[in-house]
Amino acid sequence: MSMKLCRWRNEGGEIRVGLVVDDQAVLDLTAAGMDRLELLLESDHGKLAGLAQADLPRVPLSRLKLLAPIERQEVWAAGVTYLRSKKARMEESDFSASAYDRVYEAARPELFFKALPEKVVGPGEAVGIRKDARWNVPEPELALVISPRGEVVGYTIGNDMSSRDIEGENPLYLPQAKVYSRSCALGPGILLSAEPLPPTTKINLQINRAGAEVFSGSTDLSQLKRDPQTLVEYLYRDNTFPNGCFLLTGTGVVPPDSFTLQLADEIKISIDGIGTLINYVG
Ligand code: DO4
Ligand code: MG
Repeated sequence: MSMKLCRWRNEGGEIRVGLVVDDQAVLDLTAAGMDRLELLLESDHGKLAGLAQADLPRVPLSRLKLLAPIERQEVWAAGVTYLRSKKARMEESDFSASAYDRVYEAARPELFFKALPEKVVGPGEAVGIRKDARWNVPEPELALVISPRGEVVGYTIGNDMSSRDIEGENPLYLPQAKVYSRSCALGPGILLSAEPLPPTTKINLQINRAGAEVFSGSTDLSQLKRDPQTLVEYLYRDNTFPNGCFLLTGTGVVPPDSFTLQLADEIKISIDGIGTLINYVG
């Protein structure tokens, strides 16, 4: 039985937290007093599996408009963790090509702050592109969901929206290329699992414009150069996350250099076992 956590707003406008059982019914955990994701992320799987059998209100998943599965956590991101990303970055930037080459090989990974919850959008919502950027792309990434103690307790899908021209101009511009309003999407739910995902897990990106596909590409976790646990270990070194945090693990899917996002483009990211996150550019 797969268990996923999700959040939604009910008809009365209240935020609810639920457990999606086998991708169909959502158990309303808020009705059992479990009204915060962070409480659940600390719970053991046996207890959650017990809740799945409990006599709680059930809602069909198809009836809910899900919210981003984040409350008070910071979102961080790793970079240049796939060969494809390293090559793309070296091509976009004469100035800092060797920095990307060196970080790919170094023991210490690139980790950067990506977003507070208020900059994160959920399924079906609009991601932003910067008005002062000419070259904007989505980055489809596996997101680790990490407890305050530094344990990976689940996985979701992340979109690390990026302005490649700003990033390529000068590495010191990275925060402007990466951190702006609606620059991060998360969802649809959190797959609860303490086990690593199989290396064959596929990450697919599809971009549609006016109903027609303009880009598709995929990778799988065997191409991720860094061990997720090692990324977490670096992130938690001399750092505390009292509410846990999210860590995007980098992109291995890069559209060609001629491609830039346009308003109203639909971005669909699917990861095996987790689901599909759909956003549009707005
Ligand atoms: O160094 C730039 C950012 C890299 C990144 O976001 C990625 O590889 O996914
Ligand atoms: Mg990225």
